[in-house]
Amino acid sequence: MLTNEQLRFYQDNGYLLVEDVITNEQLKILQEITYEFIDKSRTLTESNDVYDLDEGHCAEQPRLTRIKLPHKQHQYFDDILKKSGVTEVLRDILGANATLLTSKLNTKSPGGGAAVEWHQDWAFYPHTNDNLLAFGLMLEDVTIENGPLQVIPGSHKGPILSHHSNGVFCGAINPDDPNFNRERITTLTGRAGSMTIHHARTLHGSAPNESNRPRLILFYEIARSDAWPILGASSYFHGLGQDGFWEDLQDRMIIGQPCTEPCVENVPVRMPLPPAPNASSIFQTQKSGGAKSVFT
Ligand SMILES: O=C(O)CCC(=O)C(=O)O
Repeated sequence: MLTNEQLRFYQDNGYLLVEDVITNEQLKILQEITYEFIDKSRTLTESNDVYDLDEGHCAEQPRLTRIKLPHKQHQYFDDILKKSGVTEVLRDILGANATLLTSKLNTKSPGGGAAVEWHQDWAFYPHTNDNLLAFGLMLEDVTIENGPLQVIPGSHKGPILSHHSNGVFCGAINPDDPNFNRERITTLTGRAGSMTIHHARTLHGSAPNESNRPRLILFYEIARSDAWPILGASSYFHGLGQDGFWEDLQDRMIIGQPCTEPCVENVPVRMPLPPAPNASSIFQTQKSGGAKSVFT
């Protein structure tokens, strides 16, 4: 699916935009399911295992930051990962064995939906090697106005910056960090059905949604199967126990087989500890951890 040029671009820059990666029919199904989920959130007054509510959420105007673990909420969110054009892109980049780490549908509501402060995913979930990426499937057109993803090209080859503030992991870099090269910021816009991919070490963030349209991006985080998570991160699977972890791992296989011989490389790791007072999502981690905002 990817050309050699696209692969080289990803390796050099730590990000890639692939257009029309799913069919119109697949896109329509994903949109329908997503809007149904948003509709069902109307009765909620606080966040729960499925929904993370944004400020101002109410029955008349549902405002969510995200739908949590969509691949566990609806079979189609799992199918699109394992049986679509997306799967072929993952195979091209990660090879014959790839594992899902987590998923989230960031719904960034119109009229100011939450920004995501600049960070490196790797700071949240270090592994034994860094063959990890996150991809975002655009479920609506993403334009400059509705809070697109932004990346710093090449930052995946640089250091892991501090994501701590006042002694806790706040899930964001300090915008005054001299290694944050704002002048290199690249914005990833595209039409619905496109896919952005960023390496786990790539610096990225996104501004609030100041438009009157939703910004729906379905994110999945993926590892080459020989990259094993280091205990101490906030993922749900660290708490499953050995049997539960093994069972859950079978469900998380996207391509190929689990690999029980981790590839251990000399990668820079700073543990995301101690945790922020509320580490239930990146939004809460950044807020309760006292992250300094780039966007306000
Ligand atoms: O929703 C976005 O724009 C970025 C999301 C992100 O980087 C994350 O959830 O780690």
